Amino acid sequence: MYILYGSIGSGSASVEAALAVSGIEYEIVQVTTAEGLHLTEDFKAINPRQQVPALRLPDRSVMTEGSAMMLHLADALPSTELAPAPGTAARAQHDRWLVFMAINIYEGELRKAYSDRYTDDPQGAEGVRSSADAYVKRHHAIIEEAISGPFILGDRMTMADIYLWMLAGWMDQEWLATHCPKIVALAARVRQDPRIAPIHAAHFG
Ligand SMILES: N[C@@H](CCC(=O)N[C@@H](CS)C(=O)NCC(=O)O)C(=O)O
Repeated sequence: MYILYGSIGSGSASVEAALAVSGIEYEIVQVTTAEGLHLTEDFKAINPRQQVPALRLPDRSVMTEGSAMMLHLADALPSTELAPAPGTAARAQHDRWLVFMAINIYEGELRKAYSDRYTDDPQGAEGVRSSADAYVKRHHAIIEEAISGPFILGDRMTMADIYLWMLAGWMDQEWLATHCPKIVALAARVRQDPRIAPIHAAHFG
């Protein structure tokens, strides 16, 4: 069985949604970051980086990096068809956008959330936060242009769409509605999937 170590409102939301859509057996262990549960020695033994998500695979090994988990689940459970077949041009585009979002948008969100970690200047955090905000918005705009519709790659929902639904949930909704109508529509479709709706309610209210 898969065991997901996650926290409400964190990057574990996309992995939880992917597991739910996959229809396989899984368990969630809440490592509530707001309560510092990711800083315990027990969790450090699971993920030395002390971040969520972490995913324990059925063979008991542990992987980190939410975007890698999405790719792993797509390949481990191909019947769910949550990504194009490996080696195809469509899969190249899928992986391209998933990694693009992970290293630019998710990473930019971390600079917004933990600005003080990215500067030695005691007065510098606000500058880090505001430049990260602009950076995240610029990369949302690039994804907006790339969406062929209704999903990133066309008619079928993929792991990349589930990941984008999560990132969209972290955004200023007014800004998103004004600048990224395709992302707003895509995220609404993902959210309306009956397997994802309860996860959306738990993570985004
Ligand atoms: N590169 C990791 C980032 C994971 C990450 O930064 N998770 C945040 C929550 S969204 C976290 O655990 N923050 C707690 C901390 O860094 O203290 C991934 O993509 O999964």
